[in-house]
Amino acid sequence: MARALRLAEKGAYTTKPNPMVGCVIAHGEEIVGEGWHVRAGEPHAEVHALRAAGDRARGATAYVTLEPCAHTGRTGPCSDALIEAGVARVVAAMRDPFPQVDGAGFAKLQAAGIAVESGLMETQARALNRGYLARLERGRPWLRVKLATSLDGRSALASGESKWISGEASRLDVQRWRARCGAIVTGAGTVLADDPSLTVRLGDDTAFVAPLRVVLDPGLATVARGRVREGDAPTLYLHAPDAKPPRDFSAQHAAVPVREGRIDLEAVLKLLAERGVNEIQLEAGATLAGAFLAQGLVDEVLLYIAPVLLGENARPLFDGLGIEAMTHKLQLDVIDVRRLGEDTRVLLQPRRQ
Ligand code: AOF
Ligand code: ZN
Repeated sequence: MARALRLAEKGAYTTKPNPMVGCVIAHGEEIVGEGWHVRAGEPHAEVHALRAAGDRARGATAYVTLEPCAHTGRTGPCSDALIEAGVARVVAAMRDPFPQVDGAGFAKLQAAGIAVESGLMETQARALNRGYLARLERGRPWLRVKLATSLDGRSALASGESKWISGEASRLDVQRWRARCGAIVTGAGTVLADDPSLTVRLGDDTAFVAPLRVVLDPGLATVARGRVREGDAPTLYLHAPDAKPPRDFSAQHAAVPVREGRIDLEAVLKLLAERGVNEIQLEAGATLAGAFLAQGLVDEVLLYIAPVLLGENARPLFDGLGIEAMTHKLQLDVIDVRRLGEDTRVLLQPRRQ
């Protein structure tokens, strides 16, 4: 299963909106076939592994990181393929919450006399597909906030400018996190201050599916400008219901509820989940980052700490948290720490009360 999980992760940049899935077919210690889901619309992991195994799938055990599907989507049901190949036993890491599967894959296999077990390395399998699971189980994507900070906890100058705080290794690392996500979300303020392109630039020919670039812009103040509409990735503007895009507007746009000039963030997340976004990377300023955090909508903080000082006039990481007493402090758990050149990368998760 550990091997199957590693195979699954090879699809991290390309399977969206589908989950990453890996499959290993074995007789005891001997692996006879393996595969992973590469791209939505293409064969599932089991099909690749069964093809590789050929006749040797008969009587074998299939280790799969997700329940084999029972439905005919863009490909035929994997449970049928496993049955036809004569597999004797299927060990899954977890059940697939996808409504058309959700136990039906296991039931099909069992009805055909195949021994089925589920739950092996489930924690790791759930962590791998945290975005897919967030979308299906709670109706909103997994949300990661990416921030670059100075040693004194500042994210931008007073002007809002926040470019080039972190070093080159960190900036390349950010590209890999971007490649994983289904949408990169930013705010109008960041478009005006930094003019980011929000594209994925991995520096090599690694395949990826370009994330949707989303600009939260209640009044559509930035549509006439910005690199966010250039390059090879779609862009979606989310605006107030009464804002009207210019007549010759070519980018995607949609209205979301706005209260007192502030976009309803939960509505944004619901809309993006409905569009198949599993994982969001928020790359915005302190106002938007603070609003998501204060509303409990942040799942993960990706923080690059650079050995620079920006001084007391610079902007904080998060605005509007409204913390007055120690008892109100927000506690996060450190998931991972590593050095990237001169910078330190810390991955954290807000602790759920
Ligand atoms: C599996 N093995 O490798 C994957 C599965 O659009 P489709 O036909 O590719 O179906 C997508 C759904 O199939 C997805 O939401 C999930 O339930 C399942 N993904 N299942 O047996 C795989 N990728
Ligand atoms: Zn399948």
